[in-house]
Amino acid sequence: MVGVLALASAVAAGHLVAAFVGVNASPYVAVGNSAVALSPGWVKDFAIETFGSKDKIALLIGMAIVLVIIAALVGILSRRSPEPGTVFVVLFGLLGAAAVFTSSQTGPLALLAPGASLVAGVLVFRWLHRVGAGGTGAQQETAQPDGPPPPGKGRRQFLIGAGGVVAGAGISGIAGQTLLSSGGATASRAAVGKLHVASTAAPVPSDTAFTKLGTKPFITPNSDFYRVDTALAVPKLSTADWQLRIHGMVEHELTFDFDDIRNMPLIERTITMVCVSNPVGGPYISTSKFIGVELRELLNRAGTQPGAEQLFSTSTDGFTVGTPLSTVLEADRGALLAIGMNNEPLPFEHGFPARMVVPGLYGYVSATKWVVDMEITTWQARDPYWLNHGWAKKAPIKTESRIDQPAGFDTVAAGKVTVSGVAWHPHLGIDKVEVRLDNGPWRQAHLGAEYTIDTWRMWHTTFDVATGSHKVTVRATDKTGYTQTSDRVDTVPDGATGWHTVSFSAN
Ligand SMILES: Nc1nc2c(c(=O)[nH]1)N[C@H]1C(S)=C(S)[C@@H](COP(=O)(O)O)O[C@H]1N2
Ligand SMILES: [Mo]
Repeated sequence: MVGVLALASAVAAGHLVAAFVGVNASPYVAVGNSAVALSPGWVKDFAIETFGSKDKIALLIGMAIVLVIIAALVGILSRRSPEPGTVFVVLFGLLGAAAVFTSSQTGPLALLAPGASLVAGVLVFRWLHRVGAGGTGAQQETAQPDGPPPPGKGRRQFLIGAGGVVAGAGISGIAGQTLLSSGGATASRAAVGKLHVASTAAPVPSDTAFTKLGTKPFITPNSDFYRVDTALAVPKLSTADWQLRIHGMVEHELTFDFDDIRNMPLIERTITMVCVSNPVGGPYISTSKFIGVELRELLNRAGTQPGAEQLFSTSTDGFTVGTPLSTVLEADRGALLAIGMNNEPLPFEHGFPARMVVPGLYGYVSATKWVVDMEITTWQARDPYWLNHGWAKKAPIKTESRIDQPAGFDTVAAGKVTVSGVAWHPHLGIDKVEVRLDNGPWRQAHLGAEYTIDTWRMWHTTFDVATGSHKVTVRATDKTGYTQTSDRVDTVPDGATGWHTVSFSAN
């Protein structure tokens, strides 16, 4: 108990101090971030596949379980003398300090947080140990020189002390978390107010989606937009803290602040984003009306030099992305530096104050959130984050389709059964969607209106279904005439392929 309480005090003290010097100074968060950074690719893939977007919570809870077990063991090791425990607390403190020190997201002041953890951990451990040891005859050698107090008194003192520690740790931890989550960034985002769009996106016709027949809405609400990133704590920059630097193989280095960007003519553009980690039939695809400026124009102002191949962008959290420069510079690509999403400033989770969005490329090679730096360079010179984990350097989005209704293992009434879903090949567009019931013939589905080639396409069709177990399968054909392959390929290295099949029964 002494070990666990000392651990709780250390974590809470560090978290409270981190409220003043930045969330990534919190030793708990920093150790978690390092664990993410150091874990091999297959561990990350496993975490994403097993826990989905709850992978971060799973990591934090897993860490808590491991730490509590170690703390309890250390407590047991320290029954006779506080020294083993003290050594462990100091080692933990140094581990936290190392994680904070090596983080790219922390300044020198950040070391105050693991420092506070170390001091709080050692003091609480030694103090509780003394109070606790005072109460039992078995540990007389560590008792006060004036002899052990009567057992009842010692136990009461220990419980009072432990209760005080629980209360103190709880209050400082919660205070730290409250201060952290209500920082200046929230006020800064609120202060952005309405973005004045010079060129709005065309209105979305109602026949682009069939929500009554089971498809997703054409525009994904911000709260439902899929989220994928490596950041344990969502970076919370205020607009005043944000700058974008464009440098490297350019004629003139440029730096933009938030007002520079928002005062340019803003463009609204509806774009479907897809994650390369999306398995066949998976959820990591969404569509939003992004607001921003032409990325191509920013780069042209800087003037890219001949021989430049890669736009190597860096997030404030240290995450890096490599995008083919020629793609970003294509006149009709429509790549954005986005600052808004569905009529509001970007949500923090989606990159506030600014992110990249490039139609047609998977997110990990194009969609840098919290982007602060763009270096124009060669493919040879720079390796982006996911490249070192086995993912491909170039990754255009593959032609794919998904069934949303019926859901897997649904039971439906026999007779007319509507099957619906979505197909996509951003920046090329979808030509045809075919669906088949069991091993029957392919039937062409009714397609929703095409909005632009950069957005997904909803579809539906209806089958006569007899009682029993069935499956439906979908395949899409894009505008190049390519029909998606039935070959099941995993997401690594450049996106999954295969037909989505859903099993259901009718009665
Ligand atoms: N800073 C940062 N940007 C990032 C990522 C990340 O981990 N960190 N993940 C990328 C990936 S893999 C995808 S698919 C998209 C997801 O963007 P979203 O979370 O807004 O949907 O962001 C990209 N940008
Ligand atoms: Mo992704």
